Amino acid sequence: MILRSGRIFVAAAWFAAAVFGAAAHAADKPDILFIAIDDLNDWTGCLGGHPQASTPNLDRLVARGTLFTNAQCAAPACNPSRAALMSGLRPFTSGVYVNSQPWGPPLKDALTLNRYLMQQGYRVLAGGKIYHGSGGLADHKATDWHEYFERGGDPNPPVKSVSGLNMSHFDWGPLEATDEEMGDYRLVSWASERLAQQHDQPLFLAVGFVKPHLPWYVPRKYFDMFPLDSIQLPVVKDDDLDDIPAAGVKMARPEGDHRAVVASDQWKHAVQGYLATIKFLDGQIGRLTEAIDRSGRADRMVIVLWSDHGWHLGEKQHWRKFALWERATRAPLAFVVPGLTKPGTRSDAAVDFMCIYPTLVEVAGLPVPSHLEGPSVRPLLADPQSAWDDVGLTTHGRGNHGVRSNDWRYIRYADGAEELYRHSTDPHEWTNLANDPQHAAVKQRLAAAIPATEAANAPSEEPKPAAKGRAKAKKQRPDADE
Ligand SMILES: [Ca+2]
Ligand SMILES: [Ca+2]
Repeated sequence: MILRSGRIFVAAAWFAAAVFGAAAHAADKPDILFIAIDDLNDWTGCLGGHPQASTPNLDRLVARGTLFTNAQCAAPACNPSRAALMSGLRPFTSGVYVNSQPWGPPLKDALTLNRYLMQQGYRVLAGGKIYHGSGGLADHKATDWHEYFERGGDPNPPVKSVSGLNMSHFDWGPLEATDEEMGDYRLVSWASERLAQQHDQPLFLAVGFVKPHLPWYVPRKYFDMFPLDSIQLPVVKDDDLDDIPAAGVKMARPEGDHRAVVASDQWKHAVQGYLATIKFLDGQIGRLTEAIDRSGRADRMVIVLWSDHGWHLGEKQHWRKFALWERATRAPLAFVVPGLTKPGTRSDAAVDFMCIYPTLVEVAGLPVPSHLEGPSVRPLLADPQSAWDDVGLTTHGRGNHGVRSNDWRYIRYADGAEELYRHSTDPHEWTNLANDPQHAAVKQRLAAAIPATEAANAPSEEPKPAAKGRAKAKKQRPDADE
């Protein structure tokens, strides 16, 4: 079990003098810049998930501190991933497993990160996407934040489906628009203003980028940077699903997105669209970095950057997140902590995003709340080579888990079916070793991270009378995107 419930860390952190009487000494606390990205997998320069991925600004920002190369989401979908890392409660504790379960009621009384920092004397601001929607708490943006900036929408192309797939926002194509018209551009403009202001309290500034979430519509110049005839498809093994149990094949849904993309010859277009949208996002991270430097506060600013989960683009004939393989669970995570992290460092330790909340409050010199279900990675920030025997745990729907160690991935589905992959010899997770008796001990060790009991599913959205058909479809599919 990797739960850390019941432990209170009172760290000898670099702000340790301010631990006691926190609110009275709030001015001694560092600012915290909390950069959330939606749906960015490891297609960045620094993680190297795709040879054409270009993210020089993101790479430069994370190179100010420590990049985690083996960081796993707590859940491979927006809502449960964010609910978990913001509350410190895993899906099997809160009951928030999938997108269709509003996070608000289950977390009504939870000491979320923003509530806690507000309590501790921080000025707590957010813009863009931090949690997934309102979570059924219409007023949380007013009560749980001092200010919340709505970034507004993005421009749309003139046709409903550029790709011709007619699959709602599962679409991509260039916009005849400028950067300034994009919501994430306005988000950075707002964040830059807040960074430039003087605050009496330490600042918790949460900047939630919505790209590269679908649809992949960004100004044409970004598509032009990745000419279609140059696009490299992900490395895929055609019979990869043959050794995967039925529960895994069901998650892959090869007859769904993948069949449609291949049949309409849209695979390269989709890869182009994702790369282009990531490139747009990277430009906005560059603007945010400039604002950090202009603020004159960088030397007292803790920065964390994360994306809520990974993304498949045809690997295992699967698209989107909603699965327990590396493509869906691995995502960027980096911390910059002045006085603690060293520039250009990387940690290959197996971690998951439950570490974000305890790490931030520990390095800020605040007591770590006892309910948090993840360890602080402060020791790895101090020394990325520190011994670390933890694992990253990802939960997708009740009873389905993926466990990642430094070399292995173990998956167990609710029906007991298993997969096991060894990354040092099989980085694409092509060969399922779960039935090989010589790996029984490895399986057993990794399975210890899987909880013995799991919370019941939190209530799902009630079908709306006016949109009965759509709501019904969402309820049946644990991978509904919005
Ligand atoms: Ca997401
Ligand atoms: Ca396989």
